Amino acid sequence: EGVGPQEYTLIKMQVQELKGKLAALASKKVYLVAATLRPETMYGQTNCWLGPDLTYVAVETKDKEVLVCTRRAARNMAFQGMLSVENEVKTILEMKGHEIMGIKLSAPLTSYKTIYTLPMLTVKEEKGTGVVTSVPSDAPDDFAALMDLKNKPALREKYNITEEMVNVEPVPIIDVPEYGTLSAPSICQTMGIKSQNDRDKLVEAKEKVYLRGFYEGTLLVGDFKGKKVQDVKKSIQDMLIKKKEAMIYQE
Ligand code: A2H
Repeated sequence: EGVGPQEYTLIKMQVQELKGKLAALASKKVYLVAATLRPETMYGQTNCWLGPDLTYVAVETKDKEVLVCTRRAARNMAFQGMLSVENEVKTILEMKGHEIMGIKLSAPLTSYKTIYTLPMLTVKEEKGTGVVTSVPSDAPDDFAALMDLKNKPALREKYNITEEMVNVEPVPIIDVPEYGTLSAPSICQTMGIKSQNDRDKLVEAKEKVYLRGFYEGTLLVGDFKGKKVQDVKKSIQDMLIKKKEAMIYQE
């Protein structure tokens, strides 16, 4: 990874019903925030990944909204002036990923009215917010993890995930030369990737489709339909920020 700071787009996914552990936040607007390098793929979100064993905190922004992310990310946000108190993390609530699985969210740009929080075993504590938006059409990691949950009833049961919550399909949103309109499923099939445990192959698959998708991909949906990803990535980020559905975050 690079030496300079990495800029991410933080995507705000609003919790629809504040139940269970999150009931304590009732009356507030609560968002899970995912760090992505690819805001233009938000049209294809099907779910949101959390690490079941990671610890998450709820913190308040200057606008009195509540964000859920790792403590590490909250600390970075505090130093970037994004929280109610500067340079300090005042947590309202602390919880494990497995305590907030199967929660309904409203996410920007996606055609799914509701997406669910689901477990991904490879979510890293030390990257981004520990919350990852899932775009199985364009991210091999997301496709492989979703296939695991669809194909393995025992994995769903372990985290109280129902079949309904994984009843989503990758949405064609970007045409990538050679890989087509569902680049991640396509490369996973070609390379024989069957599960999120196929780590080495997934690293290779991710590099291949990421580069081609960015430099040669064309959007198939939305206001920028027909345009090259490279030319509109920034405009899509700006649009999300203007609508208060995203923020800029660095680490
Ligand atoms: B990307 P980099 Cl469609 N643990 O977003 C594991 N993965 C994480 C993470 C964490 N804590 N935080 C962010 N990520 C993922 C979309 C996407 C992404 C697409 C295609 C490729 C892609 C939808 N998932 O990333 O190490 C997030 O997934 C390929 C690199 O900073 C984020 O962008 O380069 C990306 O990894 C950041 O990875």
